[in-house]
Amino acid sequence: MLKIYIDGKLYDKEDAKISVFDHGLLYGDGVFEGIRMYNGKIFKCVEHIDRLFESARAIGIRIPMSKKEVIKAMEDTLKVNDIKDGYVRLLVTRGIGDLGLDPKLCVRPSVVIIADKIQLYPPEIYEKGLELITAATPRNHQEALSPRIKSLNYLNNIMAKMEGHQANVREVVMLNLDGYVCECSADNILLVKNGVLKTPPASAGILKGITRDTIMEIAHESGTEVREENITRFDLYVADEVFLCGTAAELIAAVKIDGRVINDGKPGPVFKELLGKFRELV
Ligand code: PXG
Repeated sequence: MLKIYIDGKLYDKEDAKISVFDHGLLYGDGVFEGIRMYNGKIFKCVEHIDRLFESARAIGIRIPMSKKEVIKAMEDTLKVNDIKDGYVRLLVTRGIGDLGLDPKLCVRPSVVIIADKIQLYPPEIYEKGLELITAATPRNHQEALSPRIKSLNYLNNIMAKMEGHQANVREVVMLNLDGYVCECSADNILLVKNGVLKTPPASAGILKGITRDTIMEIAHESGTEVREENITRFDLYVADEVFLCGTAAELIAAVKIDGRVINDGKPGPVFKELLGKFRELV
C-alpha cells in the first residue's frame, strides 16, 4: 500500500486526505514541484527544492520546514515506498482556514509528499514525435500571475490543453500577450535553426524549467551554441527541429505545428543527440 506524507506523518493512500477547508483546494492557493527519481537518486534535487521555496516565497507562504527537512521527508517517503525510479509530487498549500480567500485565515501551511510511478507518453511518441497546435488561450501575463511560480492553479494551462484535445493533438504551444512563444502546457519548448539551439527567455513569461536548464547545459557542453531569445510562431514553422522538455515528458520532438510539418517531419539529429546525452546523465 502506497504511503503518503502529510505534515510529518505517513498515511496509507486511502487515508491520505486533505481538509475541504484547505485553501489549496478552495482557491488553488499553494505551490508544487514534480521531481523524478532515477536509479535511486533524486534528479536535480537541490534545484527543485530551491524552486519550491522560491514559488512559496513569491506567494508569501513560509514553508514550516527547512530545505534539509523537506529533502529528508522526500527521501523517507521514497524509501518507505521502495521507489528507485519514479516521481515525487511535493505540495505546499496555504493550509486550513475558514471560507474567504484571505490567506490570514490559514494558520499553518500543509506539506504533502506523494511518491509514485509516473505515466509517460506512449513509447512511440518518443520515436515519432508529437503534433502541436498553438492555443488561442495566452499564457498568464507575468505581472498578473508569474508563470515562474509553480502554483496549484494550473487553469491557464488546462484551458490551453483542452484546446489541444478539441483539435485532436496531445500538446499545445502557448504564446504570451505580445504574441511570442512561451512554452507548452507543462513543458518548455526549444528549437534548432542552423545549428543554434534557441528557447524563449524567462522574461517571455515561462516556468524556468529545470529540464530546460539541463538541456541547455548539455548542448553548451557539447559545443552547440545556445541562445535564449524571443521566438515567434514563424520561427517554429521554419525551424530545423522543435522539441519539448520537462520533468514528466523528458524530451519529445514536435514534428507538426499548426498543420505545418517541421522539416522532414521526423525527430532530428540534435534532438536525438541531446536525448541520448540526457539519458546518460540520468
Ligand atoms: N512549463 C510548465 C508550465 C510546467 O508546468 C515545465 C515547463 C517544465 O519544467 P521542469 O522543471 O519540470 O523541467 C513544467 C513542469 C504534472 C507535472 O504532473 C508537471 C510538470 C512537471 C512535472 C509533473 O503535470 N510541469
